Amino acid sequence: MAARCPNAIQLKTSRLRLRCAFAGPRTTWSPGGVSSGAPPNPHLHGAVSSAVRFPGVAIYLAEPRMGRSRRAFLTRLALSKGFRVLDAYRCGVLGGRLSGGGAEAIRWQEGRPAPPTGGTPPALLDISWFTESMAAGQPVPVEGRHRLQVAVPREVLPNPVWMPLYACQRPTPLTHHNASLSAALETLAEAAGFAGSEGRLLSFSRAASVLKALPCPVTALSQLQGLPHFGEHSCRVIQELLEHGVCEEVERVQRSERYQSMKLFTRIFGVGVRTADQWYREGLRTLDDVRKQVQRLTQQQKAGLEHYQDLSSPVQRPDAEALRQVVEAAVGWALPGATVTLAGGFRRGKLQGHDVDFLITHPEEGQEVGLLPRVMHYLEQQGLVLYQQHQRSPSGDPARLVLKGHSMDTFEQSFCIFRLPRPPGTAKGGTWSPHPSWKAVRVDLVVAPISQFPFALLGWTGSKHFERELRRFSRKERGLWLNSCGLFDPEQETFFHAAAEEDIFRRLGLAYLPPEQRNA
Ligand code: DCP
Ligand code: MG
Repeated sequence: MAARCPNAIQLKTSRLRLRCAFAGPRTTWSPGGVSSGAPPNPHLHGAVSSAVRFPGVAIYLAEPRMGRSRRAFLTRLALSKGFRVLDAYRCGVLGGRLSGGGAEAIRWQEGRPAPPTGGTPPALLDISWFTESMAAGQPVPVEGRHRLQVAVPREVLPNPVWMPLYACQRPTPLTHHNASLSAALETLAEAAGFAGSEGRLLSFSRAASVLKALPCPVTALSQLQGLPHFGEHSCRVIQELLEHGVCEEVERVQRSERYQSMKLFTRIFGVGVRTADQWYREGLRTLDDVRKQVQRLTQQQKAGLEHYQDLSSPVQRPDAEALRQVVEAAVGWALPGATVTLAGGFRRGKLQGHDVDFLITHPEEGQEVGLLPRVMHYLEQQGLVLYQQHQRSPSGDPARLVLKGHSMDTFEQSFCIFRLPRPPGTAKGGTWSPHPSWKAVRVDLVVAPISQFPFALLGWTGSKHFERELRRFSRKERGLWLNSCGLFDPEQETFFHAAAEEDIFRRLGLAYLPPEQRNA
């Protein structure tokens, strides 16, 4: 799309309604400056019908939450009527979600470059203008009732924070300004997950993640105005915390027998929410209750239970460093030239975690085949492995794996418990330990071919919420399918080649975020 755009009609939806913006006829307003590096999209990008009937008018669908298919549908409708539809990014002005109604409109208008002399600025219009124009088969005159109301409650104005919709569009540092508030919402997210309520889990997780990305502490509820993902429930929780220092609902959840048992059980290696829920329904409440049912446990769960005390205490960064050396020695022995990269939370800068995640690769494609069994053999010989479960890479075309929706499990990997020797003198005198000279630590080893390594690294660095958002962004906003082994374009039926994580961000039209800014 050329830099000069004719009169723009902006269309956006909020929770309540769809809106649009429109500039008077035959202007040469140039929105200029906003470039996302987004890939061209044949459906949206500067979509100009071959039979443009109203060249002085252009529509911009301004609501990111509309979703790709809805936007594509409205775009096709307008094109079929001879309207011109602008690409969101070239002429784009709204890089993320706009939720605050009039506040959004004001921010949008303030963020626009002034039109050139003689030009008419675009107008924000309600969806009614769009539907009437489509019905009439031509642009209907803009009346007052079409114009978006931009009156804003006073308390919104002092809040200048603008927050993109997706966690992968904003930096999220490890330490932030709203730890107690986000922790409360994450407790509710966790409890929702225990109850099998995926929707509530996501809502609370997203609101918590927004708090982590804020540049200042939230001290008044009005600061949440205009922020994405703050529904009525999350706002109520924050309000209570701000007013009373505690939230009754969060306290009640934490005290509940169900939450405590679910937490206890899901901390056992190999026990997911479904198993924990089943045990709870059967009346199990303690680890002793579980031990009495040992005959029904998997080998992994038995090992998890056996080392429960060690595995439920956090792994420290020095432990992760010591393990890196151990794994590097094994990999170097098994295949000279192969490399070991620390992933997971430690790569994001965390000082402790529940496990240590390593990615292994070799600069020459194919050399990595058969590597993991040799590495594990070496480590076992050293007496370092207490438990391991080897998972082979599923055979077949990687495209099919992406198509099947695999996200994390397409590489050859080992889920292990390592026996990490404690350096002499580090066993704490006061703390009882089942075995003072060593500690059981959870370790995941993943082998990726070099061609897929950037995707594996991106996928295994996390955080879990960041990954979830990145995959959602790829699919909804770009129509591309991302997982830890590739990025697939279902329309072109092609895989994207990447030499580094930066290439993947670039292909998705996202600013690169280093690992320490992915703590969403
Ligand atoms: N991951 C994911 N989706 C999952 C599980 C994991 O995207 N369902 C990714 C993101 C995680 C990474 O794999 O960051 C490693 O998984 P962990 O469970 O080890 O997560 P972390 O390393 O982030 O947490 P911790 O520090 O507690 O180990
Ligand atoms: Mg981890």
